[in-house]
Parts: sequence; structure tokens; C-alpha cells
Amino acid sequence: MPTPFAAQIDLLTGAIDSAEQRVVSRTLDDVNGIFARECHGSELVYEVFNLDVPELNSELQTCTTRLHPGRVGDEYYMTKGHFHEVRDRSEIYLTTSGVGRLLMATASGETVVQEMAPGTMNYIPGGWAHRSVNVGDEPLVFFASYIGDAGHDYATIEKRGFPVRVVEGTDGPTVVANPRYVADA
Ligand code: M6P
Ligand code: ZN
Repeated sequence: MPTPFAAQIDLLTGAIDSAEQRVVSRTLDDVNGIFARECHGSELVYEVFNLDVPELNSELQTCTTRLHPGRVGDEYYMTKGHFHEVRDRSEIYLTTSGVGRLLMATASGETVVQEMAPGTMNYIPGGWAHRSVNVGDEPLVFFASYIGDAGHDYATIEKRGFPVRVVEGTDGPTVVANPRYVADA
């Protein structure tokens, strides 16, 4: 069991001052396949700074994400997105910088899209896959916390996609249906 700890988080960059962190960096090569168009290269799309705790349902995992601005075709940079391996585990996000959209979808295709902006808290109930999208010109930075044994199931999203995509339209960010989405049988 962990002992009490504290950490300083830079709200603009998401950097955490703790030595005890695991950093996940994802480049265009790493996220190839999530956009309608292919993408390649070593450019960073996002980084996740994790303060890992034991993977128990009595603990809370905590992390920050810095999602860089950019687009692949007309689609904004976004995270891979995942269900929790333990499906009913919930999560909260608190945006500290930038603007984005949070896409949430159930296995049966029910979809909710919410805004992310500094001070916005988004609650992701168990059973809802989640993906964040940076629709602004600056990094989208948010803090996340979720039940310790949740785990990440990426395979389902890789296979089925999300029901919607967020693209740059003439009036700004626009949510459109994803024709490649494969509904649960
Ligand atoms: C949030 C949390 C993390 C997640 C990260 C990036 O910070 O939900 O658990 O890892 O976003 O999203 P993904 O894992 O889908 O790439
Ligand atoms: Zn999650």
C-alpha cells in the first residue's frame, strides 16, 4: 500500500515534479491507424505522465496528459482511446490548459461528446470508452484519475474505431460519423 504522497503539477504543460513517474510518449508512427488517413514520423502526438500506484481497486491511478496541437488530414490530433479492461471502472478528467473534446462511447455505440477547457471536469462512467481530441492551437493538458485495477483495453478500439470523428470544418471543430466504425454484433 502506498504511503501518502504529494506532487506538483505544472498546469500549463502537465509536467509532474516527481521522480516516481512512468512517461508514455506516442509519436505519429505509434498512432498510425487511429485516423482516417495514415500517419508516419517521429513527431510527438502526446505524452502521459503516470504516478503509478498498485493496480488494486482500493487505489487511484493518477496521471497527466499533454496532447499536442496538430492534424492528420482534417482530423485533430487525438489519443488512441480505450475501454477499461475491467469494464465497469470509472475515471475523471480535469482540464488545466488548452481546448479539446472528450469522445465517449459504449460498446453498443451510444456516444457522448463533451468539451474540455481549463477548469472543466469530465466524468467517465464505467463501460464508456474514452478518447480526447485537441481542437486548439496549444497543447491540451488534463489531469486524470481512475480506479487502480482498471487497465487499458486498446484492442477493441483498434478493431472497431469510435462511432464519431472530430474534423476541422469551415465553422471550426465538427463532429462527424465515422463510416469505418464497426458496431458490436
Ligand atoms: C488519460 C487517461 C490515461 C490514458 C491517457 C492517454 O490520461 O485516460 O489512462 O493513458 O489519457 O489515452 P490513451 O491511453 O487512450 O492513449
Ligand atoms: Zn481510462
